[in-house]
Amino acid sequence: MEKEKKILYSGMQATGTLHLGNYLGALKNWVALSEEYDCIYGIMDLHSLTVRQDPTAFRQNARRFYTLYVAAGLDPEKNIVYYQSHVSAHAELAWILNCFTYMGELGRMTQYKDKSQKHADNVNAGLFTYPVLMAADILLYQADAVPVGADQKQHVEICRDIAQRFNGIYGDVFTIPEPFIAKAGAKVMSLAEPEKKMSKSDENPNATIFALDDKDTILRKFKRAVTDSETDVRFDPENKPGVSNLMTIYSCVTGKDMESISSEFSGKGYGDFKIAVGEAVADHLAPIQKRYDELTKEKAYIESCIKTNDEKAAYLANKTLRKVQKKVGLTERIR
Ligand code: ATP
Ligand code: LTN
Repeated sequence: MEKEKKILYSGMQATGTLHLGNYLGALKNWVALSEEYDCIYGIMDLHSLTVRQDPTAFRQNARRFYTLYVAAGLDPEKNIVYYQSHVSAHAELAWILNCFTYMGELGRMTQYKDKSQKHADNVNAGLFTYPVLMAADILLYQADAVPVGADQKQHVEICRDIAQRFNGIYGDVFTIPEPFIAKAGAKVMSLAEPEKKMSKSDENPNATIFALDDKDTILRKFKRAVTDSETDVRFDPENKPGVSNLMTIYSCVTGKDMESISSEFSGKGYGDFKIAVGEAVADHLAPIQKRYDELTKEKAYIESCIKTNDEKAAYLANKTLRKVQKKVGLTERIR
């Protein structure tokens, strides 16, 4: 009998626009793993509500994410690609798991600490319990692997802790997931401040390459990328964060290793190197952008994918939710 594939689960918040960090740290790897695993990818729109959203822009962004997932190569007929908010089991399991999670462990989350500083006027309870909802996302689908960028590793770890705690009390209810962090591209840095990660919410427009930026914009942003006062293209993240970041990006899109990149640009200076990185990124993104444009015209197709996949996701999620409800002693429905 054919061995069943392992389950992979991941997702992104539907906030802002997908950028090169999201693509290299997450989406590109999802595509690479999509044959080997049974994959479920969410548009994490409930998580996005932890930061105030403009309703119209939010809805448009969420659709753009869905279309970009598909344009980048996630096949919505083979994988499940769906909206988190369309499957109510997420919120229901998150509530139950909240009751198995301690204030102390949530208070230690670095994303919570960062975001509550950044949004000091809106330190809401959702920001604090964000990792519990994320744990519910993963555990509902009994996921084995969770491919994310390095910044999300801590959240997958707390998910494992919650699952182990729950299993310790009620038996083997949840599969314990493994985080899957890409070797290269797990932390793409800002082009303007290479000590900081590239982020959707960066206010400096030159800091971030967006997946839908046109070629001229991409080249311009790379030309302005902050480097250092030396001239050699050498991988040394501590002393040369800007150049090392550009090398990482170039390596991810061309498949070349750091040594061959150094020798390719030896004696050439940063100008040529930046142009080459910009060209390589623009060429890499071009087919995705082309497919994206086509898909935006195929509204009926995208909508039928959303509908079918929401249903498939809900079926799997509800199976786990019912089991959990029963285990904790909630009264069963009368049929
Ligand atoms: P923000 O910075 O506004 O909080 P974000 O850009 O981090 O948002 P998320 O939706 O939180 O976006 O992340 C989506 C996925 O992209 C996650 O798997 C995350 O680890 C990954 N990711 C985000 N930023 C980077 C980055 N700079 N480098 C590599 N991976 C990243
Ligand atoms: N917090 C994640 C998005 C996310 C996620 C998940 C990722 C929400 N739920 C479940 C993997 C699995 C982020 O990328 N910021």
